[in-house]
Amino acid sequence: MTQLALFGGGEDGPSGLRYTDDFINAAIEQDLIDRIAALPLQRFQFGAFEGNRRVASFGYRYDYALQRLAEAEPIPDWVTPVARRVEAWAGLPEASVRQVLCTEYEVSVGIGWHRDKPHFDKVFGLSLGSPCKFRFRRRSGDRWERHTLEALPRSLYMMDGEARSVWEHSIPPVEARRYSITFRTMKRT
Ligand SMILES: O=C(O)CCC(=O)C(=O)O
Repeated sequence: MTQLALFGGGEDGPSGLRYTDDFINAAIEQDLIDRIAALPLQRFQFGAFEGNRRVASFGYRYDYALQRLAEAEPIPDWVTPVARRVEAWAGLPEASVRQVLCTEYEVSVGIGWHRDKPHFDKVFGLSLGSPCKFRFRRRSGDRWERHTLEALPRSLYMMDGEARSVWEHSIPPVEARRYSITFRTMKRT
């Protein structure tokens, strides 16, 4: 099992990025894929624009038109055991994960450069079905400093610290259908 914790930043990649292979086994992975594929997934809406990835939000969703969080359907029972496992892996209290996003990336679909909304604190991503290049960049004077994480199916990454708040991330178009489950904790207000 590959475990990676990048605390130093710089050449080694973003500080606050943590990654592990084989977070779940193949049987659980297939069950999660089947569950996500059966959801009423909708193309990602941001204001007047639509992304090609298809998503379902639980707990909260970000309303781009109103620029605020809105309540969403409760986190489904089939996700809860995985959320508990994520919390245990990160050393967080139970029920810290309050937002879950299920995403489907068809072949040739990716996600552009962004940082997650500031309402959320730690962000975790479980990769399902196929690998992706999970890219990071941050400004360094007049150039971009870059880092790429090869996120394998069944792996989990965590973005905290600078990986979360300073670096942007993106995924180039995937070569095979990929699903992901994003788990987010909330910023304390
Ligand atoms: O699919 C993933 O692992 C990343 C998803 C993501 O960055 C997002 O929805 O903001």
